[in-house]
Amino acid sequence: MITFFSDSHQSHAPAFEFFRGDRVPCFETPARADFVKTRLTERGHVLRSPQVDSRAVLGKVHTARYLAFLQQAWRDWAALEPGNEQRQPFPSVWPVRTLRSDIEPANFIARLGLYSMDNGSPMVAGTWAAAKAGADAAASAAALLGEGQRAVFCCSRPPGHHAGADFMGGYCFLNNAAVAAQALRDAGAARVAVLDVDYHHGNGTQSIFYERADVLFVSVHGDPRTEYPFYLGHADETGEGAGAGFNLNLPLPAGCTVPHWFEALETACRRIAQYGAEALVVSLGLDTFADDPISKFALQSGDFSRLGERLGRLGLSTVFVLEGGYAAAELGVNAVNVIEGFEQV
Ligand code: SP5
Ligand code: ZN
Repeated sequence: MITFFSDSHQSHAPAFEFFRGDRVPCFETPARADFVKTRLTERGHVLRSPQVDSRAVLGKVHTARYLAFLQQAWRDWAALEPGNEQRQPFPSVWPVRTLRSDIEPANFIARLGLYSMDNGSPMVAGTWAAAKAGADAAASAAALLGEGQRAVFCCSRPPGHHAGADFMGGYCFLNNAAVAAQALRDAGAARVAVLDVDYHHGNGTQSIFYERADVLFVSVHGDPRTEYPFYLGHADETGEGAGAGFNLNLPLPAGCTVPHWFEALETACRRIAQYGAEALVVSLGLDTFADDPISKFALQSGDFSRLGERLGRLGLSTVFVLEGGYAAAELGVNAVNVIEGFEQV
């Protein structure tokens, strides 16, 4: 499968994140994408650099002030005081209920909090370049589908599905799946479905399309009562306004069995088929893997082939976008199993 890959992902390499008040090494590492690249190359898949500038599409899925903040954030941080170049900024204050988010504070950490859903999205000098390359990959993939390509894989990081219109979160900065879906709409697909199979609910993608009927969002994920992102992803979130009925969440209990997971996938696929989508975007999180260090589903490597086959049977033009998955050494085999399962159909 044609795959978009950019070396600039390596420039997003934060050293640590917070866990229970301690600094721990980041789970979302450059090695992840490199393991996938190595496996793709071994198996003869073609790697390309993203060619399309996603700027115009980014402006349709993110707010102008969030994009302006993100692109400039590191320079602002570095200019604040000597030593910041060697220091990761983290938010420590957020505009929750009753506080105002319409006025952008001057203080950098206050602005970082305004544009963050958590303190779990560490940023470094190369974050914008890496995230922008991921969005460019998504736009490039949509363009190839427009030229008649059946399926394209975006092997990008950082991931994107937790990023909303105006916030980062969960290791995500720019919502690559939303960029792909919007670019497919712009290229003439009347209805686009996004299927999110990451362990964590794709709150950013859901919120971006929540009031739209032209993009269906379907997600299979750990129940937010116990799993990140906690504040979205429940079954009663079905869309609003024009989007009423075009959002489907299938939360599953942490620790649920593989057959149970595939039952939910079947429900998701039937909804997508019924919707009459002209193109599909798959938020391909691989943190459903049994050995994932931060997640609690039980898929084995062979199950990812079965996932790919089921998606292939939908018969839709498809963009795959890499999301989570933190068992880095197994990520290559698991990602390529999905891709090749899909191609087998
Ligand atoms: C894209 C994606 O998969 N984002 C996930 C963000 C999860 N953020 C919360 C991480 C909590 C880590 N908990 C460590 C548990 C170790 N036993
Ligand atoms: Zn995840």
